[in-house]
Amino acid sequence: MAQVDFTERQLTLKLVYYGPPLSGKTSNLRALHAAVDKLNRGRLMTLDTRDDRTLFFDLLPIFFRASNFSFRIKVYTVPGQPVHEATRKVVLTGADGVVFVADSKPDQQSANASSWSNLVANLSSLGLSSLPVVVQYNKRDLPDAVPLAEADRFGAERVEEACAKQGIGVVETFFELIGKAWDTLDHDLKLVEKLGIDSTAFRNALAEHVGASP
Ligand SMILES: Nc1nc2c(ncn2[C@@H]2O[C@H](COP(=O)(O)OP(=O)(O)OP(=O)(O)O)[C@@H](O)[C@H]2O)c(=O)[nH]1
Ligand SMILES: [Mg+2]
Repeated sequence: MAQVDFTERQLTLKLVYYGPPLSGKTSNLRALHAAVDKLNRGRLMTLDTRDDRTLFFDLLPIFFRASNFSFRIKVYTVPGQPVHEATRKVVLTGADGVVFVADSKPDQQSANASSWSNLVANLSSLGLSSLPVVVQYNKRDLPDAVPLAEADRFGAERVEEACAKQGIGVVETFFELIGKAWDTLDHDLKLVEKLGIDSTAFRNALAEHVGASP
């Protein structure tokens, strides 16, 4: 659940990119980092082994002001390899929303399914079953990418398509999740009513600072 500091007028949101090994979670974060104005982002923290596998997690802090309020969005990725199960659970704790990055490679469809079951189980054990989740199919550039009509949609009405390596579809996915996370928080915490934060001002301020070409 988001942290609200009433004295400092500060709201911190936590978003998590989840998914099977090598689906492109870190690539999403790198592209998002490139799309945020320099003054509105912190350092992109990544911890990889030499072959680019996330060892612990990645973190991108985004910050901006709107309605006389300070907003901080902490965007995390989990490591996809099964061995890092304990880390995934720690990173997921306190999340306000999840992007599930599925791999479009045909041979990764069962890896997608196991990662999804793992996500559902972890959300349930953390009491987060009603958390907003956005499903993204990454690597749409692959010539043999699985057709979306045949792909598992993991219960999502709408599926985002991306080529994270080329930065395509990354900002759109992020905004889709932010929109859902904001609506859920507003419903739970009555942000508009109690804090006087204007939902449109929040979205406009964020759109102003995220999405600039790298
Ligand atoms: N063709 C293609 N390759 C991609 C795309 N996005 C990422 N990749 C490649 O997929 C590999 C894994 O990308 P990462 O972003 O490190 O994947 P990850 O999900 O963070 O992996 P783990 O941290 O091990 O779970 C890299 O070689 C990327 O270059 C894409 O859109 N298209
Ligand atoms: Mg990674």
